[in-house]
Amino acid sequence: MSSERRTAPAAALASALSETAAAIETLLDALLQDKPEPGEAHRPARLLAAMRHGALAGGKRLRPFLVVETARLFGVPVEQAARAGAAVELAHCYSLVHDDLPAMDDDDTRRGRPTVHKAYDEATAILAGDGLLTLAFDVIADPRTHPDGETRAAIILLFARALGLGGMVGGQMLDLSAEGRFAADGAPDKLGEAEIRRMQAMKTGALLAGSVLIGARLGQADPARMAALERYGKALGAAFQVADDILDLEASPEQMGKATAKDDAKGKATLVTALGLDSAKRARDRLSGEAIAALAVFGSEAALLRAAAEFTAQRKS
Ligand code: GRG
Repeated sequence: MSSERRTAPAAALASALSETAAAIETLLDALLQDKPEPGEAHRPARLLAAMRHGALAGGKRLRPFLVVETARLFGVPVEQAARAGAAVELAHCYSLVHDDLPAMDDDDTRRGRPTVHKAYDEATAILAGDGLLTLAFDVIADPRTHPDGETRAAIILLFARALGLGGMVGGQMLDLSAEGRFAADGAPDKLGEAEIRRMQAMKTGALLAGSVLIGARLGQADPARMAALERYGKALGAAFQVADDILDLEASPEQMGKATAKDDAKGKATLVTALGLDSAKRARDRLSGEAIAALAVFGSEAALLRAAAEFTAQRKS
């Protein structure tokens, strides 16, 4: 059977995505309650409300889906995988809250609702992002996520590397630099194609690939399967970002739940600006094919992950 024939139908993916999204919503709601955990003194109501605004009721929950579906390949109990997925989603939500701030992308809407700094204020939004990121590590470090301390430590390391200086935060810095904001530093204001790909691999790809790797590490994947899943995650992450660049040009704000047509106006470095729209679409489809091909070592049990790679490229929001 060809790898394409082992790709789950779109309806099966849609129902699996919404099942994971519901489970993650329940978990995030439980994690964001006003009762302090052992070792905490008090949870301030305004900060908690802003964190709930940033994390609940919205989003595709694609990253937790990748954690849960990858972990499923290795028979990881779904409660453990869902907790790791919730941690990844908390970190993703932090990045969105901070990215929307006036000092960054300056957006008023996200997921079809006011951004956190619009609903509250800038200082509260900064703290809400900090709180979400810290809670993400709290959830991973908790023995309920995995009973083995060494596995938890390995996942914390993967997570930190995906999120930090050489991952998402570093990628965001490169993205801002490419807008020409720091010209006085001598930072180049125009990125070439290879530099754009690297910036995108860090800013967006690292956490998507990290989600897959965290699922694999929870399942004690052997090095060959870990490497195959890393190839899958990186190609999927790159396809996701090119698709996002294309949607910024082609989708409506209603479809996206946020402002669109911003990249060109801000002089952002994207593969659409570097390659043109048609080549960017070909690159997106090639990357999604590469992600699917990387799963050849897995059988039909990876059908939903293959479908996720197709969905990532073809999504409309
Ligand atoms: C502020 C440290 C820091 C990093 C920001 C992730 C990010 C880096 C910025 C978000 C801005 C953006 C539009 C990036 C492009 C790709 C992306 C992450 C889109 C949003 O992710 P989705 O589509 O969103 O998975 P939902 O709402 O479905 O979770």
